[in-house]
Amino acid sequence: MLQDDFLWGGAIAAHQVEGAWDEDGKGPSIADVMTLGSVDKPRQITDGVEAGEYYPTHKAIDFYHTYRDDIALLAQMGFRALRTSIAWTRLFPTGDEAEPLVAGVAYYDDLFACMREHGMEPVVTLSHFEIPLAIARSGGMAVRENARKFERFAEFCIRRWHGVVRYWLTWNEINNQFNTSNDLYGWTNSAVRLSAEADPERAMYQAAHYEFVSAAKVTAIAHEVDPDIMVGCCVAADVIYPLSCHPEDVLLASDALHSTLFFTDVMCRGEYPNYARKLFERRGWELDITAEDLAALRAGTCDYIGLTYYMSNVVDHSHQADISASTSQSSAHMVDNPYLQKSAWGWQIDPSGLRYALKQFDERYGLPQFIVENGIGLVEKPDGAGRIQDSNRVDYLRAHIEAAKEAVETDGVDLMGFLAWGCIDLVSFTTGEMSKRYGFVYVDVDDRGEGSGRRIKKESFDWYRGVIASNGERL
Ligand code: P53
Repeated sequence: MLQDDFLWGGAIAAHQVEGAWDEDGKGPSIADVMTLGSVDKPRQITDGVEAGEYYPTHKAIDFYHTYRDDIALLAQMGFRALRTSIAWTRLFPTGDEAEPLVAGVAYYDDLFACMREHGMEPVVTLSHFEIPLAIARSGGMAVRENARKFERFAEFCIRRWHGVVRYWLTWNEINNQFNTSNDLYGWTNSAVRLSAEADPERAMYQAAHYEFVSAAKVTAIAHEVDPDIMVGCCVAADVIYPLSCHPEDVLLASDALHSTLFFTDVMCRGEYPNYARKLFERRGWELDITAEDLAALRAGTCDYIGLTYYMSNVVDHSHQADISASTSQSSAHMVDNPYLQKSAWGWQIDPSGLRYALKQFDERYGLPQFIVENGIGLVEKPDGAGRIQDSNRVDYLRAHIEAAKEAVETDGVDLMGFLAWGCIDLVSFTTGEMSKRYGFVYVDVDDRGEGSGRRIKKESFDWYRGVIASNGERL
């Protein structure tokens, strides 16, 4: 049985839904200069907003104007929580103004009030791939002063929405940037083009360090404001298996898991693990990590682990591939799992992997956990009768919720809630497509932003309502 106050709901992110990218004084963010891609065509990052390029976030699903209706619709499923992010540049257009924009503050005031009117707990990410472009231009999070700007922004948010927002997440999927093989992840996590760095890996660790420190400081500030506020870290918990029992595969998988565990180790324990210290030594890196930073890390460990989960991966020590165009693989040793099916975007479907991830975190840290994203991207369009029959989505979510329940009931995992990613169709992060759909609600907008914008409930809508009403018993 799941706890009575289990936080059922969905998750979205500002840049993937709001649109209105330059309205009411909003400044450009790093997401606003990412073009449309596809499964085999990576999104490009342009130097600024260039004429003739198409940028999917500029319109997205126009949530900035439709949020009241959209939230009322999602409320019909009985959502107890809705996760979204605050677009930093809607408040502070270059990330460093002394005062926030009145219109931006009013928008989030009303957005959170609207959630509360519908009985939803807002779960708010402070940075979901939305760093101000101006900050990218001054070195992104590889520059200490820029991380300080994030702290000031975050402190403003936590104070402003005190009493309204109890659950916060600092950096969305902070561990994606561990994949330094292409520019997408360093850009979206840290506003740094890693390929332009002399040593991309070093730059990644330095940026991650400043982010760790800023997250810890923000967590400590939140607790000063109100000890009841809960601030989580957020990691993509894509688990990694060895292809075989060959000892080299097993060791490789154990090392490859550092792509997640390095980040949770620092944020949950408040100190650098031995393997990281050794790595820095071996590479001869003198990272800017001060004694004061280390004290801040210890004083601001996260209250819970916010994990996103989509897939598992497999590594084979004898395999070496070019992954620079892959949106699903983060290591050159990754190969297909012969036992699993993949989504149309190559993401391997593995409900047991979710239980594995939850167990692993619980055994390692013993902290509460919150599944803040899970779901499957599908190609969909209404049938002749105008219905969207998404039984594949129901199958995917059912199996993952079952695995999560097993982790609670058998393994004793302390699970706070389950949020379905993209509960209303939105712009895909990795490809920028609208046609990679995740929602219980269909949005009539195509990859080029054309369409009526009409919202249609899919078949999964009623199913999920039943799941929530029965607290996960009726699957
Ligand atoms: P899309 C993998 C790689 C990159 C981002 O992704 C990811 C993941 C999943 O672990 O993260 C999240 O839209 C992200 C969301 C994103 C969602 O996965 O490419 O937090 O912003 O939309 C799904 O299918």
